[in-house]
Amino acid sequence: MRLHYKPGACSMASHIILNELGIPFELDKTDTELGTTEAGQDFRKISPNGYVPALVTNDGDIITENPAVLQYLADQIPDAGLAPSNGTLERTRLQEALNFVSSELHKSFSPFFSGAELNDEARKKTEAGVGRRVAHIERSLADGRAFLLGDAYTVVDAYAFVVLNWAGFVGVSLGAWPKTQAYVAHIAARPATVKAMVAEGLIEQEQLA
Ligand SMILES: N[C@@H](CCC(=O)N[C@@H](CS)C(=O)NCC(=O)O)C(=O)O
Repeated sequence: MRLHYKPGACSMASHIILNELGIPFELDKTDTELGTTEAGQDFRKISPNGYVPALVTNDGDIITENPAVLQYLADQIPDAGLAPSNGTLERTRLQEALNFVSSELHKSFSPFFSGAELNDEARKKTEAGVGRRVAHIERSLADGRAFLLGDAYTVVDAYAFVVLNWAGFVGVSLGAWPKTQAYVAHIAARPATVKAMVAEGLIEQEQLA
C-alpha cells in the first residue's frame, strides 16, 4: 500500500493506523499546492480533489476521505479490533464518531490553515467553533472511558488525536477540557503514534524516551 500524506496533516491518522496494524506500506510525501509527490507522481491524477489522505491499495485502487480510508485499513485485519464488525450498532457508533471528527472537529480548524491571517474577531470566532466541538469530545469522555467509543482504541481515536493535536500548533489551549487533554497525551504516547510523528518529522527520536 502507498499512503499520500503531508506532515502533521489529517493523513497522519491513517499513517498511525498502518503502524498499529503492522501492515507493510510506503509513504509518498505530497505537495497538495503543486499537485506533485516526492516519488514524482502527478497527485491530481491520483486524487482529483487534491487533498490527502489518498491510499493506494495493493490492487491499485485509490481510496480517499479519512473515514473511508481508516475503516478500509481497520477491515484489513479485523482481529486487531480497530473497528467493530460491519452491520453492528457499534460500527454505526464508529461511523457517527468518524463523521463528527471529519465534518465538525476537523473542519472547525480550517480557518487556521486557510493561509489568510486571522484578525482578532475571526480568531475568536474560530476558537469558539473549535471549543464547541472539543466540548463534545469532553462530554464523550465524561464517564471515564479511555477512548471515544469505550475502553477499546479504534481508528477514530487516531483521527481525533491528529486533529486535537493541531490545537497546540495554532495556539489554542485545551486546558478547559482536562479529559480531552489527558486523552490526547495518552494517544500521543502509543508507539504507533510516536513512530508516525517521528517519520513525519514532527518530533525527534530523542523525545521517545
Ligand atoms: N474531506 C477530506 C478532507 C481532507 C483534508 O482536509 N485534507 C487536508 C489536510 S488535513 C489537505 O490535504 N489540504 C490541502 C489542500 O486542500 O490543498 C477527508 O476527510 O479526507
